[in-house]
Order: sequence, then structure tokens, then C-alpha cells
Amino acid sequence: MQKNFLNLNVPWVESELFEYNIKYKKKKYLEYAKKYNKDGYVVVDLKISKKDLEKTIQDISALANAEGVKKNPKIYHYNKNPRIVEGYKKFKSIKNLCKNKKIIDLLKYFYEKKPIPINSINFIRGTDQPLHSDYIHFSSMPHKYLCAAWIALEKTDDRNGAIVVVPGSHKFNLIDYSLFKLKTPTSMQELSKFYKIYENYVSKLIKSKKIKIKTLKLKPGQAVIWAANLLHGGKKIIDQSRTRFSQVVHYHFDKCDFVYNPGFSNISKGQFALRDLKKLKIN
Ligand SMILES: O=C(O)CCC(=O)C(=O)O
Ligand SMILES: [Fe+2]
Repeated sequence: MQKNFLNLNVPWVESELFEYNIKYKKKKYLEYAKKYNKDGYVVVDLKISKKDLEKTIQDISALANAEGVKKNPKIYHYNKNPRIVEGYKKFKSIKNLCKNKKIIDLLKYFYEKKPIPINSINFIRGTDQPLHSDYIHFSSMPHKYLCAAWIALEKTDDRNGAIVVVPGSHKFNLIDYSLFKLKTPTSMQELSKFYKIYENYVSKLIKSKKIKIKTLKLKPGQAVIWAANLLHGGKKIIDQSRTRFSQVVHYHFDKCDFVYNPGFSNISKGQFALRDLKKLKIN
């Protein structure tokens, strides 16, 4: 952190002190930071070699064909395409993307804390996933110390389920289940009902605000980094024959008070289902 930096315990790049602190920051990623502050996401070129892209695709294919492959819970699958988790435990190529230097550097600059990769999800094809904010899945105290890097290993466009985002939505109010006056769920089954209520709420919010949804057409090796509360999803797949090899990594940050699972928390009652960041951390 720079001398004189007026530091509240909130992510610099999302804070009201963003403009104030600019003068104390190095110029290196300033243009990215301005875009992230305004729109809630940036696209960066990771300059991954063709060879590494191909190797990662090969490894993801091997994972998908392996027996007992670990996936996200059923409720987060919107088609039969697998969302493969923990691939970093098996393949160096996947782990390397979790720790990609450019992503880590950029996030340090944005958040003024050390980023900690906490998971990897690999995709072969699009997800058809409705708009949501990742903060409904991973939360922190202080708030908003969460972001994701979604990496295209091949081209994404209108037809193979590119990522869609709602620019500026990272500034919307934070949503948690207690706002819907729902009881704290005790099982995945209960949570899945509540999650549908949440998704329905987001869809109504989008309609009522008449806001624009932007499709991010990425080149192989480009990544989109999105902020904690940014609404995003997977565009409906048009061409079912197309693949969409990709990886998303979520990051929390070092030296927060705690991180928690908002799914099994009740924020209005001050009850937090704590997560152990040391255990989540990808070493
Ligand atoms: O890959 C997609 O289509 C969406 C993935 C996503 O939103 C996530 O895993 O947080
Ligand atoms: Fe997401």
C-alpha cells in the first residue's frame, strides 16, 4: 500500500475513496481499475501460449471422462454439461491458471490485499446459467472481498454460451436470503428452493430496471474478472455442437475478518456459516 493512502477496510477499487486514492497508486493498472470501478468487470489478455491452451483443454477433457469426477451440486446445473470442480488437484495446467501471475497482480492492485484462489470450475460447454451474483455463494466480512476470473480457453461468442454481464450492477444492493424473510436452510434441498427464489428476484430486477445485458465475446487466453456483486451468467447456447472450454476461479482475500457461506447464514440475525479460508486456499 502506498504512503498516505486513505484506507478503509473495503476493497479500494469498489470504495467511495477510489478517486481520492488514485494519486497514491502506481499507474500500472489504473485504466483497468477505472473500468472495474465503473462497470464491475474488466477483460484482460493473459498471453497464454497456444501450447498451454491446448494442454489445458486436453486435461479438462480427460477430467470429464474420468470416473467419479467431482461436480458442482445438481441445482447449479442448467443443462447436462458438467461443471467440474477441484480440477486443480489433478492437473498442473488448471492450478497454474488459478495462480496466473497477471490475474494475481491485477487483483492485488485492485483490492490492496493478497488474493486467495478458493476453487476452480471447468467447463466443456456453456452453462445456460441465469444471471446471478457470486456473492450469494461466497461472502466476506468486510463485504465484497470476492471476485472471479473467468478464462476462455477457446473463442466465445453469441452461439456457444459466452459470458453475459450487467455493467454497473456490482453497485446494486447486496442481497442475502434473510432479505426474503426465508428461514435459514439446513439442507441443500432447502437451499435449492431458496436459490430459485433468488434467481426469480434477479430476473424481475433486471426487467424492472430495463438495463442492458452485455455479451462478452472473448478470444482464447482472455479472461474476464468480475466484482463480488456483478450480475453475470452464461448466454443461452444456440449451437449445441460447439464446445466452450473454459475455467472460472473465485478469489477471496487475505486478512479479512472472516469469510462465510451466505447460503447457510442468516445475516439479519447475525448468524454466519463460517468458512475456513486456510482450508479453501489452493496452495
Ligand atoms: O460459465 C458460466 O457460464 C457461468 C459461471 C459462473 O457464473 C460461476 O461459476 O460463477
Ligand atoms: Fe457466477
